[in-house]
Amino acid sequence: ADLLLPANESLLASSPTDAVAAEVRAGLTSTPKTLSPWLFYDENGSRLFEQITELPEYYLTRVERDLFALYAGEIIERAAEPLGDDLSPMLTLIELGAGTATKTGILLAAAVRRQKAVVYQPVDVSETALAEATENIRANVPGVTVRCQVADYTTQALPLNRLTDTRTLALYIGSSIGNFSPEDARDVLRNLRAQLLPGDKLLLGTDLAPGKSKSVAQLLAAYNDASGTTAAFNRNVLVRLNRELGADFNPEAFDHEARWNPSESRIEMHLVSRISQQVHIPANSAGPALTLQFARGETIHTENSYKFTPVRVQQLLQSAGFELSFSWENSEHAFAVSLATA
Ligand code: AVI
Repeated sequence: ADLLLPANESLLASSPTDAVAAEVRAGLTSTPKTLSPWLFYDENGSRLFEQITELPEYYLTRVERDLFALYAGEIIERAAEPLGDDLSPMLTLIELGAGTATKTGILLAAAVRRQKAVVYQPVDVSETALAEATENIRANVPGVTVRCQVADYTTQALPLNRLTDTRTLALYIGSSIGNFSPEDARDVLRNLRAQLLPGDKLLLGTDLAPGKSKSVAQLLAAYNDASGTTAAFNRNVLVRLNRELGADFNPEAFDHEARWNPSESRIEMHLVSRISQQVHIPANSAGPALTLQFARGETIHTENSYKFTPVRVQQLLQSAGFELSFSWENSEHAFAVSLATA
């Protein structure tokens, strides 16, 4: 009995299941029905996402990694450009949403070549992902000191624990910024900017809108692969709601659909109800039991993935208080990494 925690409301309100319950209630009782994309990333969803990044159709990860392989030296040189009295700044790399940091090693290796010792601070909500990231970097890139930070970088309160006497190069790669609405994307970058000092840098990875050498078909295939991995990733959110909230979704009664929305310049992922059906969610901390009615063909909108033009990237950076310094694209203009100055 000594070990029983008091029923502390603030403790209860901040438990992960409560956040899921509140998010799901808000999304599924609104019209049209939506679910927030962060709900994808339970353990199974995170594993499915790792598999997506290795699919032939999902060019984003591959093209960004190729850009790092080609330009890491140049990226690091430009990030460390002299400014004012800061003639040869030491760089510290901070990565938002680092995950397992599989691509970051290339940049870290280039930073070690320049300055011998490098501090790397990965920030992520997942402790297991950070443990893997640390393992990965320690094993593969000697000369790097890893300082992990378990935190949700999308909230305003995040203190980055920026090292003094070094210049920070913040990494926000993998097109993660594309999963936010334009306003939220601006706010995430503004919050980051508020933690940085003038002269600090941001390296931003963005997927690009279709154009002359990138077709809508190619984009759609990246979100509707032949192996069905993205479909499983999308449906997994329903599996999660069954397990964590006791809902009674039949995931097979929903089709995976990826749509290109040209006016919003985004890929949308939906779960389409194959039949007219009811789904129940028992009462929970967020409110009373729910009975949800789905018409045949009605969808749950589960994700947006915005695709940028170079001008849009520049505007986004500017609106958050950064100035675009340089950007790199592959020859097909499929993906861009942009270096900006705080
Ligand atoms: C994490 N994020 C950048 C991915 C994307 O492409 O928007 C998530 C994803 N959704 C479907 N496939 C991958």
